[in-house]
Amino acid sequence: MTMRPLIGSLLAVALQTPAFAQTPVPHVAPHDTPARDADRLAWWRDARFGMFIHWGPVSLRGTEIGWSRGKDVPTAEYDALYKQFSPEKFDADQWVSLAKSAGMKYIVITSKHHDGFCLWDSRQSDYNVMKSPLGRDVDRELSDACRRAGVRFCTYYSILDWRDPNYPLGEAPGGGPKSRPDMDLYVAGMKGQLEELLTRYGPIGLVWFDGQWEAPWSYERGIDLEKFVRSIQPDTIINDRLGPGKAGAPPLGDYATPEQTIGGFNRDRPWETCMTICQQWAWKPGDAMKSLRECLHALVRCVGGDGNLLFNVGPMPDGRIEDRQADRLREMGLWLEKYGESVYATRGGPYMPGANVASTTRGKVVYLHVLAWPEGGLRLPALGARIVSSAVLTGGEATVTQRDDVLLLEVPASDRDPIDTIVKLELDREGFGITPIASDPVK
Ligand code: H79
Repeated sequence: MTMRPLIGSLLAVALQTPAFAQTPVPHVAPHDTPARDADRLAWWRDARFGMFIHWGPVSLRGTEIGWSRGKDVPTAEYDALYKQFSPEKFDADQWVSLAKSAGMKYIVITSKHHDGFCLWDSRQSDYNVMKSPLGRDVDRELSDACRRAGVRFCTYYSILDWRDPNYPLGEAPGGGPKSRPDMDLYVAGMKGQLEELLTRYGPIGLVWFDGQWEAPWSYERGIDLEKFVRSIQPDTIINDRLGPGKAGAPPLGDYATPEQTIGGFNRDRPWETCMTICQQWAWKPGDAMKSLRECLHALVRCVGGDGNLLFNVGPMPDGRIEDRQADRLREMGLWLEKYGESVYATRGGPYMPGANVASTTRGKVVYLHVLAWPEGGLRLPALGARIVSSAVLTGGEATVTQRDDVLLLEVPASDRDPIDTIVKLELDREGFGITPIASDPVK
């Protein structure tokens, strides 16, 4: 373990990778100082928007990754799908370029989901992409493409593995017990795989663990895993799904992970909502897709709550992302090109997201995102700051007045944006210093 930082530093000199260059002090969360935590998380907090990719041989069936094994798809058939996995149109540069045009700053790929299939060239398991007709290391190509484009490459890794005979559960659908499990051997293999992921593909922006909730796993194993990851890449961010929670003990990892739901306003514990652009994580033909309004509202409500949005696409079995999904993401990107100043590098608040409004702030500026207009304009509790100036980013004029305890905001119907009317307020003090305010309308 003590060797790794040294090897890292030598590598950094050789490869000129700045993330490795800052590794002389080995630090091990969850016992990190708050300042170091904030430092490590800074890029991710500013990024606000990332791409989640769920992909694997299961896309050939169009059923849910992991969960359809032994249910919609018989186990033996599921486990043999990789022999037909031949996505000839897989082009990592195209995925990354789509993420960039969507305004996404990081990409998290399912290197290994609950079904155990590895999208990289793993020496720990033959159940990997090199043994499929594709025969190309997806993580290699994607991480290279990310580096070229300035997008952070990140990896998803499921702690539970329903296929691995050493992992105690998963013989039967829903996690029935296996006959000869060996958890210590399983964990050794898992660390071997993580070591591959953390040493071969350059700096990993974050490790997105999942599948931590089953009985064979524990909080203590989670701590051990967290230390293991940080011993190899101290600057990697780690989500909270390292293990089950433990009453009275500090939470694991760096940030919370609400799934398919917008996280609650929280400026203390960082968080990131993961959400699908359609219904399923893995590709499903004809899956119902979210409207642009739903997509942007999800983003704005996350950022307004001081969280991130990790937005998921499931590429098709031929390796392409569906045109309609790509178009939707590009629409989000066009919106962000115009209004990104109200999203990137902002903090949530001072108004907490509510029925009509979310808000973000940077310095003395507050962005009010009006997502719905009540009759007669918006009446919010007063800001507790003087408003120096106001402008409607989305075009037109706003009338903003603060009287007593009320902030009145009126924008003529013709100037209201059907998705999000963004009003930029300049205050006489920092927006982040204002105690969070409920955005429920006042009478
Ligand atoms: O990777 C994605 C999911 O596959 C994974 N986490 C995200 C990021 C995940 N694994 N388990 N869960 C989420 C929670 C379990 C949800 C379930 Fe269901 C509800 C399992 C069974 C009922 C959804 C519906 C999945 C199968 C049927």
